[in-house]
Amino acid sequence: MNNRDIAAVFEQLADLLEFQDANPFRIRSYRNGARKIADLSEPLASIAADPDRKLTDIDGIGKTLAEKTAELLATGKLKALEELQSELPASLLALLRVPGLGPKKAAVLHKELGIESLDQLREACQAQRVRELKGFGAKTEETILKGLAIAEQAESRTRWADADAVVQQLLDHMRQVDGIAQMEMAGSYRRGCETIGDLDLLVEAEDHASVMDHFGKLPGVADVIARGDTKMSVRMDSGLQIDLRVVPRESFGAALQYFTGSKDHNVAVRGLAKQRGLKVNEWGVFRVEEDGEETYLAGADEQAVYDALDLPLFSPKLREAREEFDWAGQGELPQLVEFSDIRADLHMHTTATDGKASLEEMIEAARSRDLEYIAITDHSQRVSMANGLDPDRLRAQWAAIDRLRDEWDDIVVLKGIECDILEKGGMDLPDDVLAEADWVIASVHYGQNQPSEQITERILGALENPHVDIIAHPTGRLINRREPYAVDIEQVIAAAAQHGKMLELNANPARLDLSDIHCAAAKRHGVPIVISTDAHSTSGFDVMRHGIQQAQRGGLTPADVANTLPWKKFSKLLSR
Ligand code: DGT
Ligand code: CA
Ligand code: CA
Ligand code: ZN
Repeated sequence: MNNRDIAAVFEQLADLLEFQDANPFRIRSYRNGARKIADLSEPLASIAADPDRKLTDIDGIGKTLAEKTAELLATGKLKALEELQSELPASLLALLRVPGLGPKKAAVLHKELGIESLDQLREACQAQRVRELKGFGAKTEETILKGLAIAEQAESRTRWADADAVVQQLLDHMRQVDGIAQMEMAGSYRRGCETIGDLDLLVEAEDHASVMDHFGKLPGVADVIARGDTKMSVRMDSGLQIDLRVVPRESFGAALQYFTGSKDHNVAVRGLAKQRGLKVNEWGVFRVEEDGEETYLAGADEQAVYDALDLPLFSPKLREAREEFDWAGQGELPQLVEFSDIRADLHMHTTATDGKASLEEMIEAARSRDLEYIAITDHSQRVSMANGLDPDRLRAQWAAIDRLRDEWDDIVVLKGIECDILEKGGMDLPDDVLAEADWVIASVHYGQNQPSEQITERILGALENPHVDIIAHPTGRLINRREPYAVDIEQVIAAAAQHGKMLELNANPARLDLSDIHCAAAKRHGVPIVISTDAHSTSGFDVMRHGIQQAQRGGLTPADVANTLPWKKFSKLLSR
């Protein structure tokens, strides 16, 4: 378990205790501990493994938390949490995950209205019974209804990055089986979708039974849902389902194509096959003779399957039945942007605001990742919670960057700022300050619930400011946690095109903002996308791959992504 997992367990424990109206001091100590742990730069596991150190030496971790941390590190589980969970029905626990509700309000709803599930909560809101409760109102009711939609999705779909952590364990586990000739993940995971309904694993092996036996022993499996000769499904403790299919060699590529989907892509593929007198299914591509006889043409690998249909080997990221068949018809698929194309990261924070690494450490980390240029973009003063920079502190940081510039000649460090767009409109820092910056990001962090016209106006206003270069996380959504702002993104894209501005694809796997569809729209308008990590620590740079994947789903090529440009060309783009 890493620090984030451990922190999440303590948060969950605190939520449940709060729901049960436990001692507030106890609750607070778990919450504090969770925050401290999430902020630690060193893995708890290595501190625990060091005989010369004690977990209790860490600020905010007392005896109880240290013991529980040790238990988590040793067993991956926490008895105290499991006991609390077993006392409450799962449907009730789901209430705690409704954004805008929180354990305290959930407890009131449970006690006063007897609500025990998301369905009942929805009914109560719709019947306007929630607004009658003390401490609630029409507005709360509305917030809860919005939160419900997200909670319902979060119940059934897992964010890609979280599913990916399971996939890595799954593949490591399955590699221990002798006699697996090939193994691939298919489904929405392979297509790189933002969220995953279930995982789909394909295996080629002679001995089905031993593959399935081993699959059932994957740590974290709660129960086996079904097991047949070629197909088996399990459910993990987290609720995530994994489907396994064992397929013969001559069908592996056909099965991979079929189970990668999407369904709509496959429907189109089958239609095109039919026009050619061919049939395609999970077993292969077949010629259908006049007498109905079927001849196997291909199926061992995906390339052969698409070849037999006279179609290009579509990247799984493009298989959504959007534009891929038009591109194929024109004879050319886009050469999708790849990780190795990226030369710069233009959104990151330091200890000056809410980052965990110093300016020097961030630059050093960027150098070790071979980035050619970066921008330091701490928060502006409005973001007081993050100790945002006023003009004096910002200029002091820029002076520090100037001094450091002499030390390194292998990286260009831009003096930047992530400047808030104020609630009433306008930028959080005066124009004369912004004019001195090399790179100005404009962001909405406050007034996110404003009506569409108002919030769109604010962002359009920022795009009209001559010093602003780019809008960060343009819709503000958090996958499975928060709806996008009511912003009219089409208008924003059109205005960015008109004013020669860029738009960010924030690579944080909880954000992935812009979405794939909006990336494609920006491309159509010729608006350059910058893929940024928004790193708040040196390891924050790791999320770039998630942004790349999203960009690929949007059909972006290196030419569509501005931070693939060498510094000389990028600086020309900046001085437009
Ligand atoms: P998910 O799991 O909801 O995130 O999405 P997928 O795309 O992984 O869907 P899933 O797991 O139900 O099935 C995996 C793929 O298998 C799907 O993308 C296409 C293929 N497939 C499954 N059932 C059908 C079907 O009834 N018809 C067709 N044409 N394809 C199917
Ligand atoms: Ca799936
Ligand atoms: Ca499935
Ligand atoms: Zn940021």
